[in-house]
Amino acid sequence: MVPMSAPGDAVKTPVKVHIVTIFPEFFNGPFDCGPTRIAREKGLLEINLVNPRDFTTDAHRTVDDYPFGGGAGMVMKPEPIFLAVESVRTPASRVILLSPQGERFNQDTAHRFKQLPHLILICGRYKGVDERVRTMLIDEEVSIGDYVLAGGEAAAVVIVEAIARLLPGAVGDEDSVATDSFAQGLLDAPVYTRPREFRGATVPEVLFSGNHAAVATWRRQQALLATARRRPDLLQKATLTPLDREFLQKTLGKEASNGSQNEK
Ligand code: 9D3
Repeated sequence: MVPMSAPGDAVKTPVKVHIVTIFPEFFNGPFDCGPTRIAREKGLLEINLVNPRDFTTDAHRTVDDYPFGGGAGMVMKPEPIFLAVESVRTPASRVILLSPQGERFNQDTAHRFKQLPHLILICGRYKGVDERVRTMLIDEEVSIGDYVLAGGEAAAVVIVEAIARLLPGAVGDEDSVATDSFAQGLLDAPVYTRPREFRGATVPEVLFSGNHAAVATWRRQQALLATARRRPDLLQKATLTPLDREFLQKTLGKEASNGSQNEK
């Protein structure tokens, strides 16, 4: 028989992810929902868990130890993490340590990661991981933001979900991925659904005009305004047309179009 392909078959090689974690039960649930589940079901995404504890050799299956030099808290031992990574690593793997010291994860990182055939995400716990993991085992170090988590597991969920929804076929409406907030480098415009009036608050008239160009212009302007007011840092990096700049200058004043704070 000649192998047949059908529409919807995964053709491209899937993104494979191994998550190195001493708390595999953390991941009961989050990958069985939404785009992550769809991507897995379609063979676009493969997620596997590897537990460093399974690579210990002592009776207590020890994965942490006291810090040399003293101080509070425990440090994750290098050997179980090295053995866990080495049990799944291939020449195509990218080994990523999740830690508060890492480079900030953003939408550009999600697009870069979705191109990689194999990600190994190492989740730390306690005070952190032995420095030799950083200097000898990993390719890069990633943080999801400036707040303190108890470990890398929640960060791994965030990163996998951000990648999963970018895989073609994982989200019902491809357009929503192409036009979503960060694809344009701007915040989203407001959205409304029925009822047309809710507790006295009405929907902007332009959305009933049937004028698609007018609706598109309104949405663009709302996105520009929201971004200028709330995330001027994003506006700096966004590609603005001369019309966009003119609109922001007229609406917010001259300085607002190049990213100054301006909350109305
Ligand atoms: C910076 C705080 N560290 C000072 C001793 C201790 C520490 C706190 C929390 C070390 C590790 C952790 C656990 N956090 C992560 O593993 C983590 C994380 C985070 O806390 N914030 C944002 N992104 C990430 S990715 C992994």
